[in-house]
Amino acid sequence: MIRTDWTREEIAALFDLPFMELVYQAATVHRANHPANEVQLSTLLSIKTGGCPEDCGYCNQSVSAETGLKATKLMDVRAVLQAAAQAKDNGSSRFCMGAAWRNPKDRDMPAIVEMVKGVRQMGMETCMTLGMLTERQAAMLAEAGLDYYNHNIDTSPERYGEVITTRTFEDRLETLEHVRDAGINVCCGGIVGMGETRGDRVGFIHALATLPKHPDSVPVNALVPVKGTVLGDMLHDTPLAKIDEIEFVRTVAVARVAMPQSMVRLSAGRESMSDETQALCFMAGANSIFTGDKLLTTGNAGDDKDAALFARLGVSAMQAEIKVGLEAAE
Ligand code: SAM
Ligand code: DTB
Ligand code: SF4
Repeated sequence: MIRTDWTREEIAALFDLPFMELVYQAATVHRANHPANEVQLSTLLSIKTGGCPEDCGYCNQSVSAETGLKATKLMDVRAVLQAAAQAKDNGSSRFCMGAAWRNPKDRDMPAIVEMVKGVRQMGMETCMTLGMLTERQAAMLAEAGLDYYNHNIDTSPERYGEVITTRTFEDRLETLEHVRDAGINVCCGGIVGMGETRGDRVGFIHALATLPKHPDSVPVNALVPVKGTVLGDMLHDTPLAKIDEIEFVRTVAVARVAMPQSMVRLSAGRESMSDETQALCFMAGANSIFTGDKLLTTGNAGDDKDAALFARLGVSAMQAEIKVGLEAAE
């Protein structure tokens, strides 16, 4: 049953279950709603890197971070389409383009629209994450055929102001509303392992599961601690703050139980995760990952490692649902 009326107490009670019971419940919900041994593959590309005016404490693309990351301009449409073709050859069914912006400027929109149309034409699902959108920009993206828009709430409403000061939780909700109203699928999740409490993880999943409609996909990122970012440095200085892997699996499992039909994406942080922890995440209902050896700017597990993991687990890649371009014309 799809519920958007979860109480915080109910979400907290799920987290409190004995681990085996929680994973069993999550696996049961997973099997009732999704193919149990298929994982969807998405590939990321940073189409505009660094120099972002926002001050998200986890992000090395913020101007407030001192990481030496080189800022770039928006990539050419042609170069983006080349990267998308490569991702398709590697078996990816979705191509996610990310820009380090607070929001896109109207003068950027024609190139963005061309990227969406071009990638879709190749038969891949499209996803973009460009920061805050106006109603009009969301409508333009919908018109171009954008399948998903990623816009994370990142953490609990209570913790939000400690992680980001240049925008509010409500700003996030407003863009999510524009995306939903434009008819684009919502991809919305956040990060664990930022030194938050169990209560914050409860608040984070509760906020997602009580949105007017569950996000179509829910990325659960484990913080990639980058030196020179506020939170990356905190983790380097206090290694004990690192998320316990069992607690990470619990977070995935609670997301699966609370949002049965959403795709739960095991996102950033896989590079330093064991096969065993990832297997537990799949058991607990994660059914999507990012492929390739790079996320936006940091490392990812890589295709060879993932192929070996999938072979070990007997997992196969989920196919894209859309049929566009040449395939649709057949
Ligand atoms: N600028 C846009 C925005 O913030 O919406 C899009 C790009 S932003 C990099 C997308 C998401 O990546 C963030 O919301 C955050 O959840 C995740 N992210 C960024 N840096 C991360 C890190 N170091 N570790 C884990 N996740 C991270
Ligand atoms: C999301 O939740 N995770 C992805 C995607 N949405 C855009 C990004 C992870 C970025 C990790 C840090 C980096 O590589 O820059
Ligand atoms: Fe900018 Fe997005 Fe990074 Fe925040 S997460 S600093 S908005 S690129």
